[in-house]
Amino acid sequence: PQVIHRKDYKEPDFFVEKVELVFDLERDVTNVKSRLFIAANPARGTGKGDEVFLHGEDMKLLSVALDGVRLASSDFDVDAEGLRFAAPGSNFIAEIETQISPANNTRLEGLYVSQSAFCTQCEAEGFRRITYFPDRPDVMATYKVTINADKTNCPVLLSNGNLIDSGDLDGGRHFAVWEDPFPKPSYLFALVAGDLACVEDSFVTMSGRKVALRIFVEHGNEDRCDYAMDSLIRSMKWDEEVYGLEYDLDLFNIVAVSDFNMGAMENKSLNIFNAKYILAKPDTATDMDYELIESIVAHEYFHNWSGNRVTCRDWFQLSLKEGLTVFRDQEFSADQRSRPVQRIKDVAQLRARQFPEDGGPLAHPVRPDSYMEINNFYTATVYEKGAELIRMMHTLLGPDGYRKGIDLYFDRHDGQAVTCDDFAKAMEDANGIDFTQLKRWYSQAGTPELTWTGNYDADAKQFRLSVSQKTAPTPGQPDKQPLHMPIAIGLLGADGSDLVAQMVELTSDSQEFVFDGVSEKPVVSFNRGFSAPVNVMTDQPDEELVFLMGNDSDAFNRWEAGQKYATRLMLSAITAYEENGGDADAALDAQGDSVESFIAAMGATLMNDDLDKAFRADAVMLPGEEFLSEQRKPANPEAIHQVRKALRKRIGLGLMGDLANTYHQNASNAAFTPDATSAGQRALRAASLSYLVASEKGEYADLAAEQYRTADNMTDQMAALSVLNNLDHPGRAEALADFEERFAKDGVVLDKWFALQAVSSRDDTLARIKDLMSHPAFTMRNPNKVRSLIGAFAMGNPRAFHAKDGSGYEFYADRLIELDDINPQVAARLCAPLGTWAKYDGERASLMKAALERVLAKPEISRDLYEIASKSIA
Ligand code: BAL
Ligand code: ZN
Repeated sequence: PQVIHRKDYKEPDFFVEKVELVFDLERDVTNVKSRLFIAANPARGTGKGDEVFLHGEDMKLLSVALDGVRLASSDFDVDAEGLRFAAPGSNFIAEIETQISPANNTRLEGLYVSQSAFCTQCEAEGFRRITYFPDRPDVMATYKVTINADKTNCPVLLSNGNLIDSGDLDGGRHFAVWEDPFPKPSYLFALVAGDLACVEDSFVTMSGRKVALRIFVEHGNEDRCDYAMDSLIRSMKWDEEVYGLEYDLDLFNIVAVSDFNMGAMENKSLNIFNAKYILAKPDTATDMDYELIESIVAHEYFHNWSGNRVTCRDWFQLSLKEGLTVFRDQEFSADQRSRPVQRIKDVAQLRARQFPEDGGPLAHPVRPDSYMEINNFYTATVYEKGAELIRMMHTLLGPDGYRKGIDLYFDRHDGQAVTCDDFAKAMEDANGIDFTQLKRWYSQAGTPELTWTGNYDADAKQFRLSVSQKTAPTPGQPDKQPLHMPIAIGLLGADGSDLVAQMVELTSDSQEFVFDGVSEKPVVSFNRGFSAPVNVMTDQPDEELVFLMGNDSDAFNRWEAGQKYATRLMLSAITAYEENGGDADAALDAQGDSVESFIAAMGATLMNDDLDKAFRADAVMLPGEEFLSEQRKPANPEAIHQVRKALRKRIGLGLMGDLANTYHQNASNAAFTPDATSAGQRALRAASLSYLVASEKGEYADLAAEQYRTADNMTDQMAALSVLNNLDHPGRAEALADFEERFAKDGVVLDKWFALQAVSSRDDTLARIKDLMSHPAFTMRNPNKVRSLIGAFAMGNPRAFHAKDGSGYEFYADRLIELDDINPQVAARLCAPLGTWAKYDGERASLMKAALERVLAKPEISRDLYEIASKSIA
């Protein structure tokens, strides 16, 4: 496949200023008529006689007319990529008629059918599967869309903008006409038609305009929209208060569909969501589901400005809208909930997904230089590392300076398609500051590694902190330059208070920072709040980590100190496990007092009533198996699993009394509410239960089974079921059977049941997954099902996926090959776990590479999967 390079960007030869579309919707054959008002681009010097190119894929072209004159087939060229003809003038109208088949569209890009409804997904390049068009984000047009459809099957007809006309047609059909006054790129086009229920509310904007808010769902789900609606209203208010940004139309629609490649999509005034991120009520959704709904509803809403009003010039600039919008949704959640807990969650996610990406074969900069398939670049790097880059600007400029930059950005570029450089320039110009070096974060891939050493001079009352940075080579980037980053530093005195709390700016490979007036030898709290997205390699003594766990005024670094201590302890025990022939208990015994002192420190956090319960729940969790496997080479999934399990057992035994008290004291008789405080209480109780069960005292497995039976909400039920899930207890089968029966017809909820079984640490897991593939509710055509059963196995069950005999890899490669013919975008997204072979021992590495070879040998492999598999094997 062709590689597309950022450096080759050229402005469009022709713009489209206005689009009129008429859809005659039928499941098997939908007819699409388009009228494009095309204008030459003066900057390109184009005009009459020059070639016009319109993208188009997988469509039947019926006719082309220019300025009312139908073209003979010899007057245009059409191939698998698009349509070419000569411009009849500098301004002209092209009329094109195509046919597409929504029911056969299993890729879920363009117009397709989900359950019984028609819906669209056009980002990044789906519009070219609907009609011929210059399908690139720097071509922005106004849209007028007429939808004709069967009135019984599709009483609801939606597109972007305002409804300007509707009525009945012959033959049981009806129509609606929508007009969107805001020029937009084709990737923001959307259409929905179906028999959907609607939940309504409204919002009055800061200038007093009333906006109708509607959420459309399948009938029967009307009682699951409250939280999404509430989140939308809170997002609209927050964006006014924090960013001064107001909604710009009188209507905002959200539609939830079951079959969706992504989480959700920010189409102008018609967001389309994966139903998983809309539907919630206490007995179907967990606290984590509620949290995700809140942040994704906010994310899509925030795109109305950061993405829609100001969009990307080309897809290399994707982080312009995604990094910024992720930062915005993270800050929204931090304001709605606990700020430190939100930061812990965001950093844990960055470490779990982005750091491995940045250290592996798919590493790429936040603003990539090339791609084969843009769908493959909706990555943790573009999104989450991109958000960290915006966060560093925010830290360096302060809230007021950042807001000045944002105001200038939206003033300067409203209605335009721009670049990451344009964003940084607005920040610089508004603040009179130079971000030249900071901008290296856009272009340089890899996670920097920082080391530091401290030196205290008691006579001078001076503390010197030496910091150095280095970034390992990544594919295509052998040499790295130093990055500019803010590092928040705390120097703690013996009583735990801050002697110094300051932000320093690291800009060189090595740098010394001098702190004067430091009255005693301090304990260093480095990179507070994870102010820079880096790995910090320096080893602080265990006692200092324990001190920070108990005293740091920065809650993030309290958590971080515990994670560091746990990681160090487990890595050392893993080495001992490998040396002693596989005895996890003996491996922990070999760690001397460290285990006891770690458990005591964790117990102190568990019982510290001054701390937020949600924070305590996070702080007592051990780093996950995937995280540990990133920390040493070769990773040994079996050793990691056994050592972590043994340490969890010791914690359960060592803190049993405190855990049991915490469990019982945090029971609640009140009706479920999804607020952060109640969720924190449930999380702390769930953490206690999981350690009690890990103690292997049978009565606690009984307690979990009892909790499953008696809980009145999904959060408590899932907490019980996820610990039972790894056991041989009769409560496991009972609970799983009960769950299956209750939610047999409820796709979104049943996905939890599939995923649980896929991540079970029991030895029969792979066999069970194979059985579940023929479960009546499972289908490879639904991305949520594929992610729940197949994806969760590879990404959430390292021990089974990396089984020494290669059975996990073999099964997985078969699924990727099968899925590629159905939905290449999802197949490619799932391929990454096989690309981690370099982290494993020679035997596993060659089995993983063999699996990748088999994927690559698939006849007619998609561009999507080819790109990921070929880069992964390199
Ligand atoms: N733009 C794709 C989905 C999202 O990031 O909101
Ligand atoms: Zn987004």
